[in-house]
Amino acid sequence: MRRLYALVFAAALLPALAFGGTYRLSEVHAEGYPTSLADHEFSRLVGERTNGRIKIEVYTGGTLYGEETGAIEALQAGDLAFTRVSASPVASYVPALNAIQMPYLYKSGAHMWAVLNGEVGKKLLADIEASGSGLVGLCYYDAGSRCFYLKKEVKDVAGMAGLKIRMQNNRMMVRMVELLGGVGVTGIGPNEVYSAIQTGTVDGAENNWPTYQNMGDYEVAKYYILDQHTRVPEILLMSKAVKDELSRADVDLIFKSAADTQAFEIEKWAEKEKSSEEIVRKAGTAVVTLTPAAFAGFQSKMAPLYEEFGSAYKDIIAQIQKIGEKF
Ligand code: BDP
Repeated sequence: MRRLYALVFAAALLPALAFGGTYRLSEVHAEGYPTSLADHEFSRLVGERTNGRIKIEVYTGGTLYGEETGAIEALQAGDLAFTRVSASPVASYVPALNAIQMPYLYKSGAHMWAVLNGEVGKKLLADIEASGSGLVGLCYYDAGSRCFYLKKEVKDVAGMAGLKIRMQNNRMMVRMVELLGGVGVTGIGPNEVYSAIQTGTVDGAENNWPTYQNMGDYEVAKYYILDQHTRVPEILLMSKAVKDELSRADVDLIFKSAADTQAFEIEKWAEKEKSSEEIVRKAGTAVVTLTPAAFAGFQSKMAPLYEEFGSAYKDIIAQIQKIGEKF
């Protein structure tokens, strides 16, 4: 009898295993943005390599989920198969990921990539699934470095006092702003930042050149403070529930296809970072370069953050800093 049940069960599963299906991928950025291009490339590779058996439909512009937290939770519930998000909100579910996005951690983009594509990054990517989060990390993408952009000019950390800054949904990032003297405001999707600044809900936000430009935020927050406080990579995530429905061979193919899009995204990223900076500078953005003393002022405020959010990951952080000696 038991064997019969097992047979019926296997037969019911067979079509899913053999025939694949159509899956959705959620993305907050518009078409043409580097991560959107990479999403499409991922979809193309998976489609091609399965002869169309697995189809991935890419929904850009936040049309499925305007807030990345919503997409992440949909993945956990098995309602959504894939999403490309920033590592920052993912750390709310997999706290170890904060270790790779501590403020003023990397010397450069090359330093970050040596970490992400080395042992530390690979282990953390695998930990996303191993932690039981219901999420599976497929690959990292580039997102440059993040800077504050504000309605008023700020030349040193004293100028941050009392400013309301839109932050990603991550407690560590909110705390970072508090330590700088400001107030971190969450719950505002990246596509809503423009109006939140315009209406005065916040005094500014923080992001890389491409998001600052692409979302149009530079029109309402004209001061871009070059403090480069964080480098937060993007992550392509898959639902664990969906992964468990797929055959081993298909899962391997999906991992491989995701990995194959990384270099593509990094290339698109470099182009976009350059053109976005040019666009906003031409439009009259006031780019504030901090003096070494002012920069040190920002950086020195971060010691408690390393204690509060980094103490459980001291080894990882030390490894990252060690890798930095080569840069
Ligand atoms: C951008 C990331 C995007 C985030 C956004 C944000 O590409 O995934 O949603 O920042 O600040 O740089 O929410």
